[in-house]
Amino acid sequence: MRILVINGPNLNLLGTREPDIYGSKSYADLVNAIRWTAEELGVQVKTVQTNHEGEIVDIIQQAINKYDGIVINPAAYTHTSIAIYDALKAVGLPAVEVHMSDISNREEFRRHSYISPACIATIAGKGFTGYQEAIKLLAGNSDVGE
Ligand code: CA2
Repeated sequence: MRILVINGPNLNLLGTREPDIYGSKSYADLVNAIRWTAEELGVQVKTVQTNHEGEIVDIIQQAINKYDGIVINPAAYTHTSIAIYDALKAVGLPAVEVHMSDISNREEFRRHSYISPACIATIAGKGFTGYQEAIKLLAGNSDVGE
C-alpha cells in the first residue's frame, strides 16, 4: 500500500513558534514519525509540504494511480478551499483529514472545514499521533486509537 501525506501552509515552521498549540517538535521530526509508522505497518509513504493551494491541487491530481490513500493536513486552506475539496472528490482516493490542534476548540473561523466531506475521517487535536492514526486507518489497521 502506498500512502501520500500532504501538509499545507506554514507546517514547515513546526517547532519554531506556538509550541503551546503545535508542540515543540520540528517538521523533520513529523516526517520521521510518519516514516516510522509506515515502516512498522509495512506501507510505503511519501510526505510533502507546500505553502501553495494550487500546488496541493496538482499533488492530489497526480496521486491517481500512484497512491492508494491520502493523509492531508490542509492547514489554513481547510477553512477556505473548495479547490482542495474538489480535487479530493475528483481523484476519489480514500483520504483522511488531520489537524495537529483541536480545531473545534479554537477560533470560530477554524471550526468549519471545507475538506471533511471529501474525507473518510477527520482526526484533530492529537498532534503527530493524528498522522499515525490516519495512516493506520488507511492501512486497515484496527489498532487506531491505542
Ligand atoms: O491544527 C492544525 O494542524 C492546523 O491545520 C494547523 C494550521 C491552522 O491554520 C489550522 O487551522 C489547524 C496552521 C499551521 C501553522 O503551523 C505553524 C506551526 C508553527 C509555527 C507557526 C505555524
